Amino acid sequence: MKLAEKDSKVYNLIRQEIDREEYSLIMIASENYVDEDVLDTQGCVLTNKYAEGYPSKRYYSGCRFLDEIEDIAIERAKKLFNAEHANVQPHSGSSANMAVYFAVLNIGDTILGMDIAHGGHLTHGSRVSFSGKFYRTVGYKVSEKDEMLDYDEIRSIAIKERPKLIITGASAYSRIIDFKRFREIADEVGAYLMADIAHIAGLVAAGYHPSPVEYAHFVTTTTHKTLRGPRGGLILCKKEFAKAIDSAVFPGIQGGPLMHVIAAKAVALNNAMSDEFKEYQKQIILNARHLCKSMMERDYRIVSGGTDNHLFLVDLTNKGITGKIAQESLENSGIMINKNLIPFDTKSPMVTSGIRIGTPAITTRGMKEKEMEIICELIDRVLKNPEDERVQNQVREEVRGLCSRFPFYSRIYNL
Ligand code: DSN
Repeated sequence: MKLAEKDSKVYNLIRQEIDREEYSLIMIASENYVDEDVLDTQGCVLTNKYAEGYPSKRYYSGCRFLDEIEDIAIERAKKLFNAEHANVQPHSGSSANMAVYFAVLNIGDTILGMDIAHGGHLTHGSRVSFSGKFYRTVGYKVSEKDEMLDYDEIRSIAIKERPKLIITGASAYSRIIDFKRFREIADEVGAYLMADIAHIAGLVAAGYHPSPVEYAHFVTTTTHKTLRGPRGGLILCKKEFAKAIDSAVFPGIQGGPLMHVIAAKAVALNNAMSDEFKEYQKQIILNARHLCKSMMERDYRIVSGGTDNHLFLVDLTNKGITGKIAQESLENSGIMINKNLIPFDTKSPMVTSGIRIGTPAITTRGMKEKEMEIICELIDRVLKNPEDERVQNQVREEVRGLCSRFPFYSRIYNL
């Protein structure tokens, strides 16, 4: 029996989500649309199979084909990022980070990561996550002067605090990160360096952001953001750490790997080696820059004054609205962004003074600079009238029209 008849409740909600994704402007910087091949692979029979262990060293019978699939995923990850070792089993970016910490740290060791209020991730030392509960955490901020990383300041903190691990990488930082400089700081204080490139992995793979692979002892990423693969994690490291990393992932923190997801990672990694993917990454950046510039022309203050990557933060203080109100009014209008703390924000994380805008998903749909101008005008119209339902309804109609011109899942799902 088809799901539509067997479980209409879940089926109908999935249909509504397909509709939402098709007819909204998805501009949450960490989201994307996967290709049909990735979608199909993730939904395949590999979901049935247990495969605890690693290729040729499994705890179950019947893993012959899975071994080959995992080996392909590993080889592709190594090739794409020019890495010595890859572990493709982490279920998420958080698991990947946890595995690195478990591989080289003892409980109570000091870690130095980017403050979450300045763009870092929960797992980089936030007190509410395992990273802040198990380890002594110290945070670095962006400079008050230009809202960019201040490497001299990070070095001073590292010298004072002597972390065992320094974490570079961010969830809300729009500028190039100097991984070489981070490694110099790590070497000076005898720390390991981990680069979490979850947001920029696609840009790194395509050569549009410098790679940390040469400099960091460990590189972690998710596979579903700019990399445009299935939801999951990945760890790259030097050969000398391969065993420690593999043991930390399994049996350290995970049991059976999600083999359907690993197969989908293999497919996505292959896609990421194509010329089309390189073009796509370039366009993500062009779109982000163009949208950023268009917003500045409408008197929006952009944190750090611009962007070098796929996202930027908008400070709404001069517009007299909070990030929370902006997020709600834009969502009502079919434009999905997220409220975000800006550096030195005086508001709470649930309210915020800013929003984060990203271009990976709308670029996947084929939108270019011309559409960025249209989107900028739509955002501005909503934010000028954040309480006005008529404006929101009108913009939602225009968003639907724009999305219809760039069909994505309607090619698969008969919408
Ligand atoms: N939740 C992700 C983001 O939106 O940046 C980070 O994991």
